[in-house]
Amino acid sequence: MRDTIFLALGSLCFLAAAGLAYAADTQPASVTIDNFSFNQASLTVKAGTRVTWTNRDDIPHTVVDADDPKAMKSPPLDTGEQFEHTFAKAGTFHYFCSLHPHMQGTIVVQ
Ligand SMILES: [Cu+2]
Repeated sequence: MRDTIFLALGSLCFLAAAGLAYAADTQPASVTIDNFSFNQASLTVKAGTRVTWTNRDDIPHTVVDADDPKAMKSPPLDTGEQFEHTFAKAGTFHYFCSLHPHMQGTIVVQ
């Protein structure tokens, strides 16, 4: 019984350490919005990365997942406002501005 508890504790410590290493490995990424476009129109990040969009334009914009709007949808961002989303799963995510649908971007999560 005692051995089982030690084993369980050991496994937990290992998982915690692995989790920390994983978190430290994913640097936050950012996209700026300016002049009716997403700079870094295509951005490649690792799974678990938090991406921050910052509106540097002088009119509001949004960030909405093109394939699954429920998965990611920002409110209208005024000048200087930010929106964050963490991409947990690998895949290619297309997004756009719902106010100006020609504004499009892609996040590739590896
Ligand atoms: Cu817009």
